[in-house]
Amino acid sequence: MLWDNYPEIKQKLAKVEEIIQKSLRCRSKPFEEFLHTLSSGGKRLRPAFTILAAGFGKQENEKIYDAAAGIEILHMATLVHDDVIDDADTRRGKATANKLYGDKIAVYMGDFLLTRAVLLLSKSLPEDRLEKIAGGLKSICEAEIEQFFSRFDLSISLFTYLKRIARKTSALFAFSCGEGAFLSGCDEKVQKNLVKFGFYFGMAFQMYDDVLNLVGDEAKTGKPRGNDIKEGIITIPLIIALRKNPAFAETVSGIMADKKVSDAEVGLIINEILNSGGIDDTRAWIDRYLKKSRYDA
Ligand code: 2DE
Ligand code: MG
Ligand code: MG
Ligand code: MG
Ligand code: MG
Repeated sequence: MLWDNYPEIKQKLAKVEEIIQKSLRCRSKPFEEFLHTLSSGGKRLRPAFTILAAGFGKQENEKIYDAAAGIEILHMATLVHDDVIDDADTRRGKATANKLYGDKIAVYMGDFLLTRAVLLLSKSLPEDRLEKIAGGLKSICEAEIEQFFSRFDLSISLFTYLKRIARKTSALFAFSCGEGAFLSGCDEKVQKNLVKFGFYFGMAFQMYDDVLNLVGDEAKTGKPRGNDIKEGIITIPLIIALRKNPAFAETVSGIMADKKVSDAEVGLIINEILNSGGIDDTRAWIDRYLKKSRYDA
């Protein structure tokens, strides 16, 4: 496990895990079984951030564990629906809900997870904070809707991409830190810094996810490589390569004109992104955002 060398986090994550496992109980046994399998492959990054952020406060508070579990289950709900939208066959190295049971059942599974997340968050957080989270969820959906309707649109700017990933990914990381900080009684300034860390880390995380979608090892990512290009999701490495290499932009525009990209064309596009420095330049953007995430005392 990712946290094996951090016994203190590991021990606290075990409490979160117990809550997650209980929350996945369902009258439908096939549902329960699938959700346990999906759950078992996660890194638990967001709940670990909740716990780490809570370490900055003085108060011990059992609600931290419910909030951490709620955020992780919320994340799982978005993944199940995301795989429907992205038409993805694998997740965490295993078949997705949509692949195994079809889109209809996968929608129910995501919905079920959402109900469990709402319960845990409403048990652990006051109304004004729940309202902020609800607003964040609205933003996640809006970013996804906007991304869906601009598939294969090569005119997307880097700025639009950055705003989109801020909504679809960073928001949940920001909450995972912010709620831990709040529940442990951190003062305002510390809470703000931790939210800022989560937000900028989330930006770097999504950019790295987008790199891995192009050049990652499927055995490690557990997700289908090249799927973003197949689905017409235009991410930062491609945006940079299109801008740097006008001849390549012409080629991609020809390939994507019919909104269909063959496996061979996916391979060609990935190669050209690499040759044009799209991956290297994205790594520089990732570093920039990781620097921004640093804590200022
Ligand atoms: C990750 O993008 C983005 C996740 C947000 C998905 C949210 C949806 C709305 P990726 P990967 C679909 C659902 C909202 C609910 C249930 C409240 O790059 O690479 O597609 O892991 O992620 O597939
Ligand atoms: Mg996806
Ligand atoms: Mg997606
Ligand atoms: Mg991705
Ligand atoms: Mg085509």
